[in-house]
Order: sequence, then structure tokens, then C-alpha cells
Amino acid sequence: MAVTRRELIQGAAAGAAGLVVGGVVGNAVGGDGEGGGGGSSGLSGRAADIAKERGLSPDDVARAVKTYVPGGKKDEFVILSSGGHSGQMLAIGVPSMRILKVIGVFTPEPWQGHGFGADSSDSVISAGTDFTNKVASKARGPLTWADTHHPGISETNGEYDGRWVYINDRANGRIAMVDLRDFKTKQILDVPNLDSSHGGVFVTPNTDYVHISTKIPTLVDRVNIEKSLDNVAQAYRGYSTWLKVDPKTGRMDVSQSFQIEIPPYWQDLADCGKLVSDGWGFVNSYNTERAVGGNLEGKPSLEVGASQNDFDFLHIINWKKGAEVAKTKSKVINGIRVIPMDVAVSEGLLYLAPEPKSPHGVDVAPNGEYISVGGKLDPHVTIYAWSKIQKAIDDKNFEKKDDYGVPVLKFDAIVAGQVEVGAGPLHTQYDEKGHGYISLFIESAVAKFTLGEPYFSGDKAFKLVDKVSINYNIGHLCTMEGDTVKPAGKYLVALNKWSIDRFLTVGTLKPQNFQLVDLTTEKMEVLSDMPIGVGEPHYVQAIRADRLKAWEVYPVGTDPLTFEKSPTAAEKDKEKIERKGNTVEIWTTVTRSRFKPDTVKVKEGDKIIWHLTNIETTPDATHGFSIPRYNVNISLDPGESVTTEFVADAKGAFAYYCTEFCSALHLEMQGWLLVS
Ligand code: CUK
Ligand code: CUA
Repeated sequence: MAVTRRELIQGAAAGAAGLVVGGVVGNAVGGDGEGGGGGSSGLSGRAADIAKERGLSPDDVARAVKTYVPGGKKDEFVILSSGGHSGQMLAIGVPSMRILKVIGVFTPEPWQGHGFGADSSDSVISAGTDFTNKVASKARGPLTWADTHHPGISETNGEYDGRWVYINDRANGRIAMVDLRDFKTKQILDVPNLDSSHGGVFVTPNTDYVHISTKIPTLVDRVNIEKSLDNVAQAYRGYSTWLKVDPKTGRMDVSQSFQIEIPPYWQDLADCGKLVSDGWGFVNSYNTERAVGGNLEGKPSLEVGASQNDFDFLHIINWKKGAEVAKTKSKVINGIRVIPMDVAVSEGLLYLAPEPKSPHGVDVAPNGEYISVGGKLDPHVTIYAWSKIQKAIDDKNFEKKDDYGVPVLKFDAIVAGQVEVGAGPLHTQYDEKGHGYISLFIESAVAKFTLGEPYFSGDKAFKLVDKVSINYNIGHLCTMEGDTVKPAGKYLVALNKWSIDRFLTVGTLKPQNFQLVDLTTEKMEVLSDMPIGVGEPHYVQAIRADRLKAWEVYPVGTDPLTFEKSPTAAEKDKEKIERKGNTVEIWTTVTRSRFKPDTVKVKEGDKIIWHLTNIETTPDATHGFSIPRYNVNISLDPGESVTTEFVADAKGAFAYYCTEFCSALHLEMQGWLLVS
């Protein structure tokens, strides 16, 4: 019996159609084939009995003990994870791999009242789409979706300082900033001239700037759009963007920022130099062929056209000098200062280095000297030496200029070593002892290799030393504080795209899989799996938990956008309702277990300005404020003050209520909005 999609959506025919759900081949739960039981686990008494009963091997028990964090005890590290195309971020404890929070960023997040009427989040989300300088569909309104890839934690002297974290939107060329005092999003910046983004967010060692660059180059010839793909070399451009960070608020200030125009290659990942290479940035590219596809017209598909060259280009950018050059030799395009490519070349801001076949990751080692690049279609990791790059620049040791006149450094003059690591190398992270760890996408493995001086010398340098299989298809990986000047080692998290058979089946869309890998043993070992069921995380950064200084409560009346007392905060015993013409302004205090006032009467068509302050000082004493049918849903953390504005355009009795089970009388925590 055929069922139309509409019937299914309306639910009318589902029963009659006899829809079959399931019929799936079940997963065997537990037991990873290592057999064994409690008897051989070296445990005794109760623990041995439990291990035996659950079929856990001695290794299982050891892994469990390494990662178990008892209730009330805290994790040693926190990873701040991209939420992929969920548009959010995640905070996860390590080694327990427990999710501590889903942070609402680009996408409304009901639990946090992010984007459902609170001015403090609505204003951030709506300012995140620039309708003036960038293209956006007015009919579809502000963007409420993002493809988040790379979180970047603020740094002081090259170490994470726990103040802010930034994350890019690969899809729409945007950056968000989350303040780690309250783990809330304070700014979404629609970066001028970026139709998409990838090389970000990477933070300079003292958070002077955050970097982001184009992924797919931006159309600049807006006259001949229809013909633009026949003329990509001229009609499109890339931009390396250096956004100035306000040292007090962490917000990015476009007026103090600048871009460097770069060729229309497909720029990919980036990283900022540190220590010896501080002041410089590195941006990968692929598709230097500038292929555009056209497979319906009989031309090669894009991926074929983009994989012809044996070498693509690493962009080497002097941002410190760029900041000076931008003051005098830039032009403002769409609200930001842009240094034209020819100026960037003549001023010595931009160089290229050949990098093997379709590279993906570029990662600067803790000492700033080594720069590792994984070529997706090359089995090697290529390690450049900053000192050699500098010398080649000084000696003008160029092998040629590219089509845009940018000098290309001689490959042999700048490479310190290459290590054959395996199939599909992507991203590298480091430990404190001079090892690199690189993800192998095709091989589903992590390879560990050695760097050169001062860590390793002679035939010990640039060697593959260990490998561990992961499950499956690893993208990024992250060692603890592994991209700072002082890595903490200890653990590595593998960010795997596929989980296949690792978890119970919960439908056809499967979760991604994070795997925790032990770095304290001679051989790397996978300790645990963690399903990520909210989007495809790309990158994470891991910060020592003791560097985070998150607030327990806000001082009463705080506006979360400013961290200052809100001038419109409602105060205890000064609650009131004021009418001026068609505008009704309400000051409401919120505490266990009441809203005051609990009755508000307005007329249809009135404009409502409603200030709400949670006057609690007890940690965790959060209240909600939701107005049914008006799509208002606000979270008021202890001390928080927010305002919501709307037009009372629907008549009726609306029983507003608290959405958090806050007290024994939570169910009574309700009020009336009468619109007559
Ligand atoms: S990317 Cu996704 S696995 Cu955007 Cu850093 Cu490499
Ligand atoms: Cu306040 Cu429930």
C-alpha cells in the first residue's frame, strides 16, 4: 500500500501502512574478542566477580580504571570541540569523555535559551549575518546554521589562557567568540569577503589576532557571474584574514583588522607561527589547478581536475609586517582593509612553498621551528624547518613565481625531513618530547614520528616509531594542549568520521566516534570510545581544567553580554508594570518559586518590553521563562538579567512558566499573560 509523504508527515497513514521499523542486524554488545574473564584479570573479590560476569578482559579492566572518574571527582582536561554542522560547540571532560555541555553558538539552543527571545543571544545571532557587505538571502533571514570546524582557545605567551574560544563557520565565512567565564556566545562576526572559510580559527600566541581564510575562493567579478567559472583565475580571489582582538572583551574588531589578497587556490588549513616563527602564518592550499568541474558537460569532475598537480602551495605570510603595511597600502573593500596581492609580494608579506599532492593539515610544532604538512594523496608527512624557510627567503632561493607573481621557495631548500607514515595523512599534533602524531584517514590509524634537533638527532630523527589502529576514518586528532608551546602529552583524542559497528544501532545516521588514546605507555593504546551524536566535529582543542576560571553565578542583575550590572535589571521589591501608549514595560524578579509579577494584562497589539532578573545567588539555581505559543524560551542562570521584546499579536491567556525543575514548588512557578 503506497503512502504519500504528506500522509506520513501527518501521521494519518502510518498505522495502516504497516510501516516496519527495525529489522536491523543487532550489534553484539560488549566483548571485544579478547576473551578472558575475571579470573585472569589479576583482580580479586568483588571486582573479579564483576569483571568475570561482564566478560571483561584484564585489558578491559585496565582501560576502565585508567578512564573512570568517580562522581564528584573532576576531569583533568576539557576538550572544546567543534559541533560540526550542528552549529554548536561541545565541552567534554578527559579522560572520562563525558559531555559537560553543548554550547549554543551559531544555532539556537533551547536548553540555554539561546536564540528564543533573550536579547543577549538574539542580538548576537542576528548580528551574525551581514546583509550590507555580504550576500545573503533576505527572504530567508539571518543565518541560523553553521558548519563549525576549528575551535581556537585564546593564548598568552603561546599557552592557553582559558579566557575565550573562537570557532569558524566553514559554510558561510563567519567566526563566533565564546567567553569562557560563562561559556556563552558573545559575538558572531560575518567576515567580509569570505564566502566560505577554513583556515581558522587560529590564534596568534598573545591573541593579538585570530586568523581565518577562504576555503573556496570568493567571487570578485560580480558583473560576469555566469561566465565566472570559465575565468576562475581572474574572477575569484582568496583572502587571509587577520582579525584584531580587543584585549579586554575578546571581541573581534573589523576596523582594526586586515586581509591579504591571495590567489584563488582552494585554501585549506592554517596555523600561526610561535616562538621562532612568531609573526608568521601558514596556510595550505589544494586545487592549485583551479579546476571547477562541469561533469554534466563532459568535463572532468572537480575532484579529478583538482588532483593533477604533484605539488600544491603552502602560503607563508608575514602578518606582523602585514599589520604595518595595512596602515598605508591597503584599500577598504566591504568594510575591511585589504592588502592587494601585488603589494603583498613587493612588501615581502607573501611566499609560497611547494607541498606534496593535495595537502590537508599544516601544524606548527611547539618550538615553532617545525611545520608538518600531510598530503592526502602522498604517504609522507613533510616537515619544513622555519630556519630554512627564513634563509631561503633571505637568499631569494626561489624556484619560480606562480601565475600571480608570488615567489615559490625551493622545496629541497626548506624541507627538514619526510617520514613515510601511511595512507592518507591529514593532521599533526605534538607532545612535549618531540614527537608528532599524525592522523591517517585512509588507513584508519594514528602514526607517531620523531622530529629533528633539538629533540632527536642522527638516525633517530624523522622516524616512524609507533602506530595504532582506530575505528574508523580519522580526521583531526588532538593531544592535550598539543598545539601550544607547552604540550601536556598524556592523552590523544582521535576524531573519527565513521563508527560503523562500534555502538548500538540507532538508525541510519550513525554517530561519529571519539577515541581516547593513551600516550603514557610505550605503545599507543585506545582506551575508550565516545559516540558524538550531534554533528560532525572536525577539530578540538584540549585545555588543562585548572586553566578554566568559569563563574559559578553572576552577581545579581548581570547582563551576560557585558558582564556588568544591567541598567534595566529588575530588583527585589521594585517589580513593576508600566504602560506608555502602546508600550508595556515589565520588571520581573525570578526566584524559587515565583515570578513577581505573576499576572500581566495587556491589549492585543501592545509592544511588550519584559525585563527578567534571576535574583538567586545559589549555584545551579537556574530558572526558565517560557511563554507558550509565542516562541519565547529563556534561561535565567543565577544572577542573570535579560530582556525580551515582542508584540502581543495573539489574543488569549498564556500561562508562562519556569522550565527548570528548580524546587519542590517548581510546578507552581507560573504566571499569566492575558492578551485581550
Ligand atoms: S578539517 Cu575536517 S577533518 Cu575542516 Cu580541519 Cu580536516
Ligand atoms: Cu523555577 Cu522551576
